[in-house]
Amino acid sequence: MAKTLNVGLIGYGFMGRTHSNAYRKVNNFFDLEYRPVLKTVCGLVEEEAKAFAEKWGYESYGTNWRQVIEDPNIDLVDICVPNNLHAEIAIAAAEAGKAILCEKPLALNVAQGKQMVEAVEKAGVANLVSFNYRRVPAVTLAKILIEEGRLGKIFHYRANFLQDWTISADVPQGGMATWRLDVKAAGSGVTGDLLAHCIDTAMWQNGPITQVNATTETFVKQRKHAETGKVEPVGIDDACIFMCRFENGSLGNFESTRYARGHKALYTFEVNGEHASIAWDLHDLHRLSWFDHRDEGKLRGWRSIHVTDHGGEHPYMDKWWVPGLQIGYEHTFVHQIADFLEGLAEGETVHPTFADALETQKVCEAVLLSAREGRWVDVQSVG
Ligand code: SOE
Repeated sequence: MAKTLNVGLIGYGFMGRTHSNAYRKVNNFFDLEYRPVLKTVCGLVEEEAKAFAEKWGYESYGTNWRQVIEDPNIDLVDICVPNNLHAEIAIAAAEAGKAILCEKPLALNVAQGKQMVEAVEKAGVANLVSFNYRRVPAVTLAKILIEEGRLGKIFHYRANFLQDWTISADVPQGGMATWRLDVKAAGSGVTGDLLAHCIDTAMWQNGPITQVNATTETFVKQRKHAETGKVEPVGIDDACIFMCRFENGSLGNFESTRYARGHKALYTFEVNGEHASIAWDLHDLHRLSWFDHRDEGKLRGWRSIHVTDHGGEHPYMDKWWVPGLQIGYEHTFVHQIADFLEGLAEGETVHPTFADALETQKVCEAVLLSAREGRWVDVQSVG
């Protein structure tokens, strides 16, 4: 009989749906000691919280997140609200002894992130940040190949995250649907929202980033605020490009924008090593491209690995269908919950923890500082 783990979800937007879906599916595919129980969902509008609870099978709903934290029946607090609320909720949850899953980025800034890390470490509670792309099987495989030393010395790490949904000046800022454009709610634009994913994956695969040099642009300078109706200055970065140095001596090149017409969520990375290179593309997420210079000359070329095999060769895939049949975006969240529940059962730390996400937050802050001041910034000097 599985042990129950009572979940209190705070925030019922897009991420609330991805997490709820994962809780519902995880035990169907993974053999785990814990079974999540969808106890309560909490959000801004009572009617919407009620409808969400009915649709996803939560036992209750509410509008006051403090009640979720104070409820002794809740074991795991899942934070899926805008970034400006992460710190307050996570610190209260830690003090109440709850395990915490928090959406990315960790916080608005490094100062807040540090307080969150201190709180979870002081309370000794399990904590995980939802950088879900780490758990795409092809991305995990890339990490394994790098770690095994198959690429040799790494020279370059290149990543992009391109979207095009804010090109129109009529898109508002603020409010439930467009809080990502409001600097007060989001902290930053593409740097915290999109590049944070790329940075998390890059540092996981290729080690710490030590120095950055960035430039940002805000193409639409003012937008109507969805809540006040007033036209207000835009405080977020619409686009960000940065170069960096990794501790292992390799160079990095990162770009993100919401103004790349034609691209909805094109996250790509490429790693070039002395012997081999790998490349990955979110739009073809089950494939990993591999080039090995050591291959016989006649046959040398990029190969496309369909990351769907069983027998432990391809991460996570044993848990799903049969070899050759692929999975997608939603499954990254199932993997995240499966790993977290397994860690809870074994008493083991699952990554990225708040402390790991703080390192990503430092890179984001260094990037924004570099863009403002037009100079190289040492990542560990920020905050
Ligand atoms: C923004 O559009 C967004 O939803 C991000 O907030 C997510 O983290 C990213 O995975 C997809 O794009």
